[in-house]
Amino acid sequence: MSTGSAQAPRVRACVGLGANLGDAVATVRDAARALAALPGISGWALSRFYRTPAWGVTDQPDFINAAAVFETDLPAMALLQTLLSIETALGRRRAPDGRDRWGPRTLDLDLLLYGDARLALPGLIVPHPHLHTRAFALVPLLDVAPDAQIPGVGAAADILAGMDRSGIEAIP
Ligand code: PH2
Ligand code: MG
Ligand code: MG
Repeated sequence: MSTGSAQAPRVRACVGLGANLGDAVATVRDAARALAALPGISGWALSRFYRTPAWGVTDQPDFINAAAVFETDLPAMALLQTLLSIETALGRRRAPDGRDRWGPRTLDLDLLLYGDARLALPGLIVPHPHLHTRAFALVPLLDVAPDAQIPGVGAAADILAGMDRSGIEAIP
């Protein structure tokens, strides 16, 4: 029997987790716990944790990176807001002028993929515009979503195969 209420579509979301300030392993673990505890999440999987050399601005500490995949009925923008509030709750402070965009951070949660959507919304581009250029994001993503497709780019596994992934090590 229909309840009459529209069912929100469930989408497989992939989130990249990163940190390189403070106890980065503990922060990434706490962030993963907070994500897994969100209402309405199913099919949760979390990658191994990797120590990765800083990409972009290289004169900063190594990062801890991981990836999570889950199904959600949260719209992409609501999911982004949730990621930002977990970052803040776990101690991320952003420079108001964005000058710390490539610098060290207590926690970074990036929406990498949202189903097969291609989105350009205020403050949110999906797929993440740098995903296909960053081995530190692709390596953990492939742990949890070996079949991942980056819309407009191709299979994540094929892209990683042609990239330098040196220095990226799973931590025990
Ligand atoms: N994040 C950045 C810039 N550089 N390098 C690594 N290894 N891992 C990151 O998560 C990372 C980075 C900006 O978000
Ligand atoms: Mg990032
Ligand atoms: Mg970010």
